[in-house]
Amino acid sequence: SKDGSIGDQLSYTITGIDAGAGIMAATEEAIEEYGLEGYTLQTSSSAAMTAALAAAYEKEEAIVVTGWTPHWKFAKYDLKYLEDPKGVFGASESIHTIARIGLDADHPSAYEVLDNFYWDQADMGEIMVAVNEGADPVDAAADWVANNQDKVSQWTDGVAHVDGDKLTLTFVAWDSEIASTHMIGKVLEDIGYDVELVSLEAAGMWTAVATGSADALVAAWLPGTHAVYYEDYKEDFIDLGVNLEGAGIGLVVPAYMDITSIEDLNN
Ligand code: PBE
Repeated sequence: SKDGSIGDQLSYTITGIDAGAGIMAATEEAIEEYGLEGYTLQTSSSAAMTAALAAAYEKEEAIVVTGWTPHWKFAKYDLKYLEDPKGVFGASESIHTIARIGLDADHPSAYEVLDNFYWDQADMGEIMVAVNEGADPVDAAADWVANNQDKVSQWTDGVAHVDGDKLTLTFVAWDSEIASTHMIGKVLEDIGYDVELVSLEAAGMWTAVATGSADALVAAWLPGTHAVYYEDYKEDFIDLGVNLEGAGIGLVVPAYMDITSIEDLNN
C-alpha cells in the first residue's frame, strides 16, 4: 500500500507555473526520467505557485514546486532543491539579453545599454523581495535604480540621450523577470525612451522579439531552460549575452520534508 507515502502526502501533484515556462518541459521530462508514476504536473502561474507554497508551508504540509534561483522564496522560507542525479534540470544557467534584429541601427543608445546590462543575484533579489512585500514593481525598480547609480552608470556612461523614442520590452510575469524588466525599463526611461513593458506567455515573448514586434527581452534562460525557443528563432535575433549568472531551476520542497532527491518522490 502507498498509504502515507510521499506521493500520497503530495496527492501525486507537482505544483507548476505557466505552461510555456522551460521549467515545465523540464519537469515533464523529470517525471518520465525518474518514473514518477501517477504524478501530475499542475499548470498554474508563478503567483499561484507561490501562494500554494505559502499555504502549505504555514501548515507544514508536503508540497513540491517547480522552483528557480534567483527567487525571493528562498529568503522567505526554509527550502531545498531536490537532488537531480540524472541532471534533467541541467547545471547552472545564465540569463541573457536578446534584441531584435535592427535594434542597433534603429535605437543605438538602447542597444548599447542593453548590451552593457549586467548585474548579480543580490541586485535582482532586492527588487524581488520589495515586490513580494507589496511594492509596485515600478516603484521597487525605481528605488533600486536610484540607490545603485554606481552600477547603472556603468551601463549608461557615454550613451547619448534620446527624446521620447518608443521602445518595447517584453517579458513573462515570473518574479525574477518582473524585477529585471522593470529595472532596465526604468534605466532606459531615464535616458529618454518612452518604454512600454509587454507581458506575454513565454512563446509569445520570444516570437515578439524574433518578429520585431518587441525590441528586446532580458529574460532568456540559457543554455537549458529556453533552449527550444532559442533554437527555433536563433537566426532571428541578436544575443547580447549574459546579464546575470548562477541562475538555476529544479524541484523545490520545504526543508521540513524528509526527502533529498527527486528519486525519493517515488517513496
Ligand atoms: N523560470 C523563470 C522561467 C525562466 C525564468 C525559471 C520560471 C522558465 O522556466 O522558463
